Amino acid sequence: MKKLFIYLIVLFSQNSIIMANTPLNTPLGELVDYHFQNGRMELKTTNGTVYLTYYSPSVVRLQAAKDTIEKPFSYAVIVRPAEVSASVNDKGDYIEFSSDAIVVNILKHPLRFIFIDRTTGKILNSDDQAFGISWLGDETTVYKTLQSGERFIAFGEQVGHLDRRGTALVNWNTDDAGYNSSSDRIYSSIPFYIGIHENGLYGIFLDNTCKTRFNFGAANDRFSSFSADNEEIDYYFITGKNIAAIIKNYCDLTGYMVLPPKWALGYQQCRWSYFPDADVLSTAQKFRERRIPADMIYLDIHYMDNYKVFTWDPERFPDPGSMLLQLKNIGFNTAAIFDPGIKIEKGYKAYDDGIEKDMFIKYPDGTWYAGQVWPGWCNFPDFTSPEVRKWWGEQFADAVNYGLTGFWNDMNEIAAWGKEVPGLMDLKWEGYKTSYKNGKNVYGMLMARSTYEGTKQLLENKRPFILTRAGYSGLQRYTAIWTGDNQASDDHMMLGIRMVNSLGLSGVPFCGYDVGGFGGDPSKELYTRWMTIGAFSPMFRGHTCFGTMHSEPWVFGEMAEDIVRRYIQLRYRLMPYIYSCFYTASQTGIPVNRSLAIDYPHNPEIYNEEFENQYLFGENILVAPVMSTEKFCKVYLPEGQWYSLFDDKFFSGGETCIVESPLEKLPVFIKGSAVLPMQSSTQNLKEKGDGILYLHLYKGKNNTSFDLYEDDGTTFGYEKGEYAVRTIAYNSSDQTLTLDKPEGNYVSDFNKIRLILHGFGTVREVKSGTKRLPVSEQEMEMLSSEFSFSNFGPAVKARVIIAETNLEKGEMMFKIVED
Ligand code: MIG
Repeated sequence: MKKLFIYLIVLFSQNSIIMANTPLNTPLGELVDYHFQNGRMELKTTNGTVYLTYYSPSVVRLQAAKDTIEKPFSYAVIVRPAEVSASVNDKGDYIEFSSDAIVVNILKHPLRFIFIDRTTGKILNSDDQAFGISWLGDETTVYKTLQSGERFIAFGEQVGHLDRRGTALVNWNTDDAGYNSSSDRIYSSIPFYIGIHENGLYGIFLDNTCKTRFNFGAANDRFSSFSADNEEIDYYFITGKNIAAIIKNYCDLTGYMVLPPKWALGYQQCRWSYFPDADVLSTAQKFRERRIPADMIYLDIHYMDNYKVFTWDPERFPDPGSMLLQLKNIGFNTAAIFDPGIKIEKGYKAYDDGIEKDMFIKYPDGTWYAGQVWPGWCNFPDFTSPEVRKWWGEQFADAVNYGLTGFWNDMNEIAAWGKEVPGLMDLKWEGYKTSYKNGKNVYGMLMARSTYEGTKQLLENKRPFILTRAGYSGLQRYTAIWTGDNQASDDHMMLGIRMVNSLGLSGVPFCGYDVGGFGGDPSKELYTRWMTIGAFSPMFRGHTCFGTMHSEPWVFGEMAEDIVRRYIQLRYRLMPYIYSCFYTASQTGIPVNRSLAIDYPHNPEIYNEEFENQYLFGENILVAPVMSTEKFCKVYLPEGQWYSLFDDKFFSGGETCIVESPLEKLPVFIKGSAVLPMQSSTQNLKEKGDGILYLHLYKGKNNTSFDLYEDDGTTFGYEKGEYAVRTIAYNSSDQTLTLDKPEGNYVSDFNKIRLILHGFGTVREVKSGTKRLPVSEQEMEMLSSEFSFSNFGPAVKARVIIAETNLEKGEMMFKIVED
């Protein structure tokens, strides 16, 4: 009996200990008081404070905290709220807080938010009835009612399917060299997603650089949610008439892609690592000998002296300046890798200087934080300080003098041996101080930002090319990003396509994957297929891991080489189109690789696992990626008219079709009514072509227009008006093609225009103004090559009509007269 009594006491006391320490879910509670002032709605509840601020009629920011809301600045959001005429109507049980586009219903008991599309009156998004915004200990969560059939897209680089419904993901920048299609964290964090359901579309951007977790209806059927490991809730609710408008509104907050140098859009060859200098030169030289266009070559970590950043190995690279000059002379731009870790070694300039100037991250007790990476034990610059960013930028002076124009930032998650970098260190945080735990997800982007700002200064008026592995929302303002260490497999080939498409939905148009696969050796088929798909990606780089077989275009035999050469040449010929797509992306945020969800969000077929990897490359080229050895494949063509790239075979959309897909024939389709501006093929993008603008027009039912953009490709002159944008409009009912007078002062690279008409019947004449242009009918090979070692079978040709004339500076109008 006594024993039992003691046992019960123990049980009871243990229970009460557990109860006292277990945090219970605490929602915001009841509305106690509110006022609206200076464009901001301030709400007091029983358990917290909330601010609501319209940034534009379609964007409203919501901040919440247990007590006071303090956030001095954001690294992601670069705008202040615009003057928005917002109205407040107290309706008793709720308050209506509206702009021209959004109505936020603020329910008082308990406090929660319902976001309504003002035009349709429909609910876009609403808090969970009971939980809304809640705290569970220090973790903050926003719970949103799942809408019927709701899908979730975007969310940056994170792996998974196009529709993220049913999954949960963590933002915690991580170097996971073994990641695969079901990993739940990745190198970069873009906590922005788009919700799609029958009542409309919306975007949510959670601006928090601490660890955040998103649940898109995973393991529950009640809500989607997002949580942060700190107490901060700061999110933007974004509306728009379509997906493109939501992306644009997101970019209005976080910035647009800076226009890259044109040469960075050419083919880029990388390997861990090419060394010594003679190896780098002979690799570049081989591209020229074998007539395979390329614009960039990379130096991976072996170029450094014992992996020390900002140094060169004196034996492998005794004269970097002369090597880089030789590369430049054969049309190559060179990028080198720069890791954040600075080796702790007295006498090493970057280290001594960094210590002296207090540039490195410290523990709260004032000692330096050290982590182990390639060079051994290292200190790490604190990029959250403007002085450190400036200092880091200045370290590139020698590299720029030698002739580097590309700067590759790796390991900036931060990655260190042992993986989990402690969180307690202090970050300077623009003078406001925070912990590394709070700032980790933005570290990589700030490194890329310092690299961009520093090298931009040093290169004077030339555009630097920056490539980063880690990043955060807004990275597009400084850098391109790649998807890290993938594997040589079909699965990874498809996964990379989705990651790039998803980055594109999240404000980052300039991105790519390691073509051929980083880890492992690709088969000839896989390498070849991957290169043909990579030719239709925003950043086109072949890269492989140390210890793997070489994988340059010529190592897989002549057949593979011929196919690869043709696709690279096609990309080069398409450059006026591609560069214009980059320009459009820099203006509107609409990505270069466009998931079909941008134009067809409500079409269930595009989310089908069989078709979810398909995308539009620019506005008019549909790419259907195929596994390496599939000789036939199933393609879904959305509503509309489509032409197969190779033979102009016509398809009416809205259905699936089976097409042939041998290695030399990636399924690629051109939209009816499309205008594709092309140029002659060159070996690099600095080289002048034949001066002819090849304007391909695909007959179709719609009226369309395309903005052809040109500038010098290398300087910031375009910011001062040295560019030319020319709208090319096709009117399908009277079969005319109009080229507007160009805007801007740049003198076009072209002096002739050759019209190439696809899908037309017998064309009697093409009139340019009153002039009749002679027309000729021809068989054309779209995938042509000026040079080939072997021939892989009979050429596939399309029947086209050609007419040519001088390209005039004023408006031009062509009329196509069919019999
Ligand atoms: O610990 O620099 O993702 O592209 O080749 C590996 C060597 C470090 C990881 C990068 C990869 C690069 C490699 N780096």
